[in-house]
Parts: sequence; C-alpha cells; structure tokens
Amino acid sequence: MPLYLGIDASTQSLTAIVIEIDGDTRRVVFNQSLNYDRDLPEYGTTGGVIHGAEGEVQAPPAMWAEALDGVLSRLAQCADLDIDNLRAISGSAQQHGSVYLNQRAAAVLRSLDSTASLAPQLATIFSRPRSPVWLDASTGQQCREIENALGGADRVAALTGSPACERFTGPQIRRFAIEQPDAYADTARVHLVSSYLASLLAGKDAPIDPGDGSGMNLMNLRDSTWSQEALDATAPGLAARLPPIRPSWEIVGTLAPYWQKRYALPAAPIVAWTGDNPSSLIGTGIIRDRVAAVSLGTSDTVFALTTTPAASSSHVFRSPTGNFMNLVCFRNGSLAREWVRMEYGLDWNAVASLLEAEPGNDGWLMLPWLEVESTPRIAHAGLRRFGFDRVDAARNIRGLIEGQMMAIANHAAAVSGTIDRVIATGGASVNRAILQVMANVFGVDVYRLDVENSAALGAALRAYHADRLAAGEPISWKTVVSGFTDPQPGHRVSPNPKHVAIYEDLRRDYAILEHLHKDRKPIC
Ligand code: XUL
Repeated sequence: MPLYLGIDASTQSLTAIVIEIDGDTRRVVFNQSLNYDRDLPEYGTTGGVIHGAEGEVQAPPAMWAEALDGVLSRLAQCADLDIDNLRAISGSAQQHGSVYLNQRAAAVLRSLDSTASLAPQLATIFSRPRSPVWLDASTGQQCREIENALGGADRVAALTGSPACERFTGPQIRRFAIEQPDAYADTARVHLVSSYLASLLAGKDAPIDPGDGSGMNLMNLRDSTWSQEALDATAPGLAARLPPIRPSWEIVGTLAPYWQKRYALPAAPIVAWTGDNPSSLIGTGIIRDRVAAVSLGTSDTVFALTTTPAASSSHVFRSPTGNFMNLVCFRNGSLAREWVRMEYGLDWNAVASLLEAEPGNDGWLMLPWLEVESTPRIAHAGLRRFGFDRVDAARNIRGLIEGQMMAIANHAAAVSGTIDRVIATGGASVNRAILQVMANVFGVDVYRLDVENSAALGAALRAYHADRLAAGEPISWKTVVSGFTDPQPGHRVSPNPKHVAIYEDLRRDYAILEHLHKDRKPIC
C-alpha cells in the first residue's frame, strides 16, 4: 500500500509520521520522535535552544541535521514497513528560524558520503554556526528600522502579512548583516529551518514555500513573491541569498543518494516543506469556516483558514492550500505550564484535579507572562498575580492555565469572526482537564485529534496531496484529510454552561488587566 512520510522539526524535538493510504484504508503506521535535549545532549540545548545575551535564542543547525539522520535511521530499521512503497516525503519546521550557508554548501550537499553520518559532513557549510529561532527577542531595533524604511507597522503588515516582529526572519537577517558583516558576506544562502531540512533530503537547494515565506517580513503576501522593497529595507544583496518561493505542493527534488544508500530508502519525491503552523492547518483538518485550531506546544497558537486576509489578525500567512490563514502566537506556552507544575512539585494528574476543583479560580486572575510575551507584546517578563501570592499552589496553577486559555480565546476573535468548534492539538492537548478549561472559556465544543503532532501528520498528508497532483489525479483537501482528522465523538470535550458564564465575566476582566499591564513592570 502507498506510504507517505511527514517530518516535523519543532522547537524541542523532531518527529516522523508515516501514513498508509489505499482507498478508504487510512492509518498511521509509524510515529517516532527524537528529543534534542535528551537524545542529542552534546549540543547543550535546554528545551531545544540555547539562550544568549540581550534576548538571543539560538539553536545549532547541525543538531537538526543529526536529528533528521537519527529519525530516518529508525524508520529504516522498522521491519513492519514495506518502505519501497514510500511515494512522497514532505515536512515542516518551527517557523521564522534561519540557517546561513556559505559557498561550499551546494557542493557538500551534492556529494554526501553515505558511509558516514550526516552532521559531521556539514561542519564546514555554515557561515553562522547557530541559527536564531522564533524565541529570539533581540531585534527590536531592527524591527523599528524596517518599519521606518517601509512606512510604518501597518504598511509592513499590509505588504508582508505581519508588522515587523522580533522573531521574524527579516529583522534577524538585518541584525546579523549589521553586526557580523564579514560572516554575512560569507553567506551564499539564507534558508528557513524548513527549506534547510528539505535541502538536506534533496541533496540540493530547496525553495521556500509561501506558507513559511510569509513568516519572514520579506514576502509580498498578495502574490507570494519576494518584495524587493522589503528586501532593500532589510539587508544588502539579500535577493541573491534567498531561495526562490515555490508553491507548497511542488515537488522540489528526489531523496538524495545519501539517504537511499545509507538507509535503503527509495528515490521518493520531496515535496516543498512548510512551517509547523501552516502544516498543522492541514493536520488538524481545518478546511472549513468557523473552525479554529488551538495548538498547545512550546508556543501556543490559534489559527483559522480564510479566503481573505483579516486586518485584525496579528499575522496572516499563506496556507498550504493556496488560501490564507490568520494566526496569533503566544510565547508562554508549554514551558510556562511545565514551570508552574514543577514549581509546586505536582504531577499532571494533580494539576488536573486542581483545575477541576474550582473553575474560575474564585475570581483570582494571573497574567501568565513568565517570559516576555508576543501577544500582547510586553516589555517586562514576570507573572502578574492579582489578589494572591506565590505560596498558594492551587491559585497559581489555575491562574496560569486559565489565564493562558482566556488570552487565547480573547485573541482568537482576531483570527475568526465566529468560532463554533475548536480543534486542539500539540503535546498538552492530551490533558483532558486543560481541554475542559478551553471548552468552558471558549464556550464551544473542543475536539482532540488521535495524532498529537498535527504538523507531522499535515506534512504526510501534503505529501499525499502533491503526489496525486503530480500523477494527474488531483484530490480535494477534504478527501486528503478524511479518515485522519475527522472529529471523533469520544474525543469531544463539551463546555459546562455554568462555567461558561463564569468565564464570560472573567474574560472581560482579563482583557482589561492585559491592556493595563502590558507596558508596566510586574509588581509581584
Ligand atoms: C508562530 C511561531 C511559533 C513557531 C514555533 O509565529 O513563532 O508557533 O512556529 O512552533
């Protein structure tokens, strides 16, 4: 039976999912992850990243290559799979992060030695050994410069889909070009994490797709081309350093001889990679109006498909379907939840009991800004507690998680006018008590999916879609996702009307507090 491989390189881990599709028979036959901190400790990451001075957050691109090598080696060892039936491969990666390759890279990628492992062979190809990632908040000055050059934040948003954002690739490239001009001069190619990993698979330079390209402050959102004026406002000679933008469903190459020989994998077509959020849009089956997805991962995001970009959304990306997607991103996601759990020495069952014990936290609120936040943009990190202190475990746990859910629900209004169903995905979506808070806060049914990593599933489904298109047998997105993303009644979490009423009031108070405190220093 035909097999399709989807890979997702997220902030903390790399996952590969293989799906089998034959008519109505559709199932996941392989699903494995490799965690950077645990499985590749020699890179010294915490949560998959390395924190530096002045808000810098980076990761070694060699580590992502080693993770890709490791996961494909596990795939090749999986005796249950008839891997010769692998028809196509696609992938996704954390958005915005950039990889800087020098002149030598193209020749090295073309002639990888299949008898040796991948990462050491890449040692000489980086003009910048560490990649800035989406958690990096060091480019405030560059954002202002880009906005000034292009006529203000609204103009940048109208042109590229987002105002200049610290984590976006353009401001990151500008900082690098200004602060390390020699290393920038030595850079022949600037890739996104997604197009870098696609290049490793294809053994040649892969393009950027419009979904991930719209997270750069460099692409004209209307026609998915590089915007020369945005490029000029960012760094000299940038056009020559960027790969072309190609449609998300384009076949960009064939699995390189390195992978074929080393792991006895077939010469499968590689479909353009995209960002993790655009890929999740497919992997959550978001193909109709009034449905929003909430992804609870290292970042929390809420997004929805749209045919026309919404001016109110903080970000508009192209979607891998060719339409648009509105998205809001919260920097304080799973790491903040993990922190509060550990702070009070609890396991997740105990956290769940506390959440269930008193929905609404008896009216006590917290602004959950453990780290600097991107929605809303805040200047000073630190939790803001109102009416309680750090001693009370129950109030802190509920304050943080309910605060996160209220922020997501309030800001979701900007991505989709009416929401009558939420699809929850990401690691924390397995926690039913958190989904119950989400259902009560949104006041609508929340569905969890069978596959927790919707970005990797979305990549496998995109591989399937592109393969059929290339074969001259195009299929609708509805057919593509069917059987993998259908909401299951057993996975539905319905709101409790009594608790919905409590949160309706609290959400208003939360919005007022958020507005009052976003520019202030924390008080406790
Ligand atoms: C979206 C964003 C994050 C990353 C990491 O704008 O910054 O969601 O894609 O997953």
